[in-house]
Amino acid sequence: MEAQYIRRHHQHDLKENQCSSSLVKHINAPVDIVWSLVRRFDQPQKYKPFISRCIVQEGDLKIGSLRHVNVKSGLPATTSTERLELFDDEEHILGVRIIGGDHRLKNYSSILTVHPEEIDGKAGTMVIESFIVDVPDGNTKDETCYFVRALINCNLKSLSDVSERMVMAVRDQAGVVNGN
Ligand code: A8S
Repeated sequence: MEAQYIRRHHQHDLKENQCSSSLVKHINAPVDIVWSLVRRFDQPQKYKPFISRCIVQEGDLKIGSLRHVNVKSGLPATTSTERLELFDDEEHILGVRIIGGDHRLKNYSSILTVHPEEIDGKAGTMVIESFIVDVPDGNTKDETCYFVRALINCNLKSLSDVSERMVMAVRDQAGVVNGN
């Protein structure tokens, strides 16, 4: 399934000075909960641990919407300007392109897809995120890939933690914890 989804949704047109990779994360939460976080292009800080602030000018989310993101200190970056490229609420696809900002990731583009799957007999989710980016002057492809993969890994780990916490909150409210 994973390979099929990647073939279908995660194709990037790789040029000589670019690197590209994909990451997969399995989350113990239903697809609706995970997608409810991912789809908020205007609120990436809800799960992305390195983002301190995000501003979107226009109200509704549509292809072409821009967000201005501030990054927490300690990273080789302060701001990023990002454009919504793909948004499919039915198929659960989000595509984002970085078009500016104070950082080293030029021509960065990412696709994130969210798929239902069964984990230990329960409703779970498989998240696939892929990216393509220019290799900056003075860096190798491997270094660039390693850096970006580390950041995405943190984002996906946090997406998993926040989603699983949301599931527990819903369960507690429903009284499932007490066996009701
Ligand atoms: C994302 C993915 C990435 C974000 C990177 C890779 C970034 O926000 C951070 C550090 C940088 O050096 C570049 O989906 C940039 O958020 C945390 C500012 C773009």
